[in-house]
Amino acid sequence: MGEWGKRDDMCVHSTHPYNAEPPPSALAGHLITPLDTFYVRDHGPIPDIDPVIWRLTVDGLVDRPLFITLEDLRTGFHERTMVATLQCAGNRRAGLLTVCDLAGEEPWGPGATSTASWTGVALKDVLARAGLRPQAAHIAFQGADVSGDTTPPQPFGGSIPIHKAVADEVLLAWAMNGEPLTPVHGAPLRVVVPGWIGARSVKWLTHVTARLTPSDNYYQAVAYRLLPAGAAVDDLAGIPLGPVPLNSAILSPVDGARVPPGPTEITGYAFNGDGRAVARVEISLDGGHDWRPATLRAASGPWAWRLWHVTADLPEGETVIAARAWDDAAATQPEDPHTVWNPKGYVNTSWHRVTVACGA
Ligand SMILES: Nc1nc2c(c(=O)[nH]1)N[C@H]1C(S)=C(S)[C@@H](COP(=O)(O)O)O[C@H]1N2
Ligand SMILES: [Mo]
Repeated sequence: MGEWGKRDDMCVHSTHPYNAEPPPSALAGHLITPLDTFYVRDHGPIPDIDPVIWRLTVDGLVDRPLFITLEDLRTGFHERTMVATLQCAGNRRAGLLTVCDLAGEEPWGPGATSTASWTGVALKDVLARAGLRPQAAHIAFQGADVSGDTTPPQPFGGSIPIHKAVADEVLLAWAMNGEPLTPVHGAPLRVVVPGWIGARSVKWLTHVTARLTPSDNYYQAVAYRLLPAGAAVDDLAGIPLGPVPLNSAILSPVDGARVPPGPTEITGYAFNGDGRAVARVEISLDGGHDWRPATLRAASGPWAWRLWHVTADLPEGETVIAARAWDDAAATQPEDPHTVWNPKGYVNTSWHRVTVACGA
């Protein structure tokens, strides 16, 4: 067993803070990602919180601010369980580094995404109990971890607009795959914002604040914004990232694999944010001239990724396999990483490619 209850073969991008993704082959085939395999993205040291002392503050534009225990949440609200995929905005960043280096950013492969079954209470129920005022336009979250990314250091935080915050699927979760949240995933309580970039699913949650404006936390106001290609990384002109754009990746075979002649099973995932459906996934063996459809497995819910598979006879020698998804609005992924390159290396949605050698 590796650090923080993770499998030994995690690709650890950094230990302080702990940032790790599973090898693609470990994600493949599991609709629900095992706990020891689920990726981890941290910005500071993992806080060690005593759940007995811990309290959640709900304040801001509410009539009855709350200061509540985990027990209050467990016993005072309707418990819900839901399957949702988390996807980091930095997922597949490695594919952008071939265009231009991105100093100081983790080179995530396709494994900065995973799917779990989450248990907790609906954020909207907690907001209703607090007497959310009609003028509240954004709900901000703050965690207990303090990151060194800013001067002075500040706790991790972010916000979501009110229409998403009061949607049924947004949870305050204390369990993951039926187990109590582990320290690395935000114990004792985290937010889960299905279909939105992972950064909005704030771990080690301490504060929920109803506001007129988005959170001014660094991770909302500065980082996690899609900047124009030529902008400086602290430029505020970026689009604040929210719903995850359509994406897909090949999980097996892995890049650089050698496969025997004969049929090769190609598998992967596709995901689209904010409840928009994945309608089709296809692969090409000839640089995008011809495409063949993959078979989509049934989804484990509207907020979960789709797994897909297709069997192909690869020609002898090296083949680049490319994958792309289409959604229910007939949008698809761009061909080239140059098209989507941005200074922080977020949301690389370009066709995913692996190079495979076929031969005896
Ligand atoms: N408090 C806090 N919450 C956080 C983070 C963090 O560093 N601190 N990282 C965010 C990011 S960028 C992602 S992608 C997800 C990752 O969740 P996981 O580590 O449980 O996979 O947590 C989000 N919530
Ligand atoms: Mo992230």
